[in-house]
Amino acid sequence: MFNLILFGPPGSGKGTQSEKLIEKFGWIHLSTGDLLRKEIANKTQLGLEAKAFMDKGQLVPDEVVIGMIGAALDANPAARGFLFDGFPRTTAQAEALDALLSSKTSEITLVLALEVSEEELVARLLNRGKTSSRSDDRDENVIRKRLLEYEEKTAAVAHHYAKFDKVAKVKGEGSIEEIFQLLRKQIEARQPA
Ligand code: B4P
Repeated sequence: MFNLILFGPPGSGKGTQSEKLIEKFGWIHLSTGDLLRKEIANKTQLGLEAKAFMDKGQLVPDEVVIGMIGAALDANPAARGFLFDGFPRTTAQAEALDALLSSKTSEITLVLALEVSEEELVARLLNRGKTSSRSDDRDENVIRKRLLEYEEKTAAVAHHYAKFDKVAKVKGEGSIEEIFQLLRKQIEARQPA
């Protein structure tokens, strides 16, 4: 089983590249952002609670997203692999994910970390905010708060997996296709043809 974490700050292209990777490799795509937005659209209690955090640019509490990922893993027992997009975002989430996978005699295979400058991230998110229905992309203050949350809480996740030599950095600026080819090469170097 191949378990990939696509890692990077908000706006680094995780969602964009995930779509292409899923099509190429046939894994199950688990995006905590998408799962949370579904809960919000369905106006569930969980969605209402999550929205209050997301609209302020804050992370949703660990237990909420860990519970969602646990349920998604259980719902896909025959998967040939998972692509984790936007998860884990804290060291506690990473440790919980390791434990969940270990209980299924599996583990994270690779973490691909997209690197993009802050200016480019803000420009991309503001640009998406003009056309998407995402309220967290419209206000530059909220975007900057998300980037701060990333530095303070999420960057440590890469250090966690670097201890096990599982992290590869990939330049996340350039065309979507160029970046996809860089990611693809890293994956193919680690999986049998
Ligand atoms: P997410 O849904 O994960 O969204 P994101 O990190 O903001 O960006 P995403 O990854 O989707 O965007 P992409 O880079 O593809 O999180 C939203 C919120 O949910 C968080 O702030 C948090 O509150 C909550 N949340 C989610 N997961 C959580 C967790 N595990 N724990 C706690 N809270 C959690 O693309 C951005 C834009 O760039 C797009 O418009 C795209 O078209 C463009 N783009 C992509 N690649 C490009 C390229 N190469 N060149 C130019 N533009 C490009």
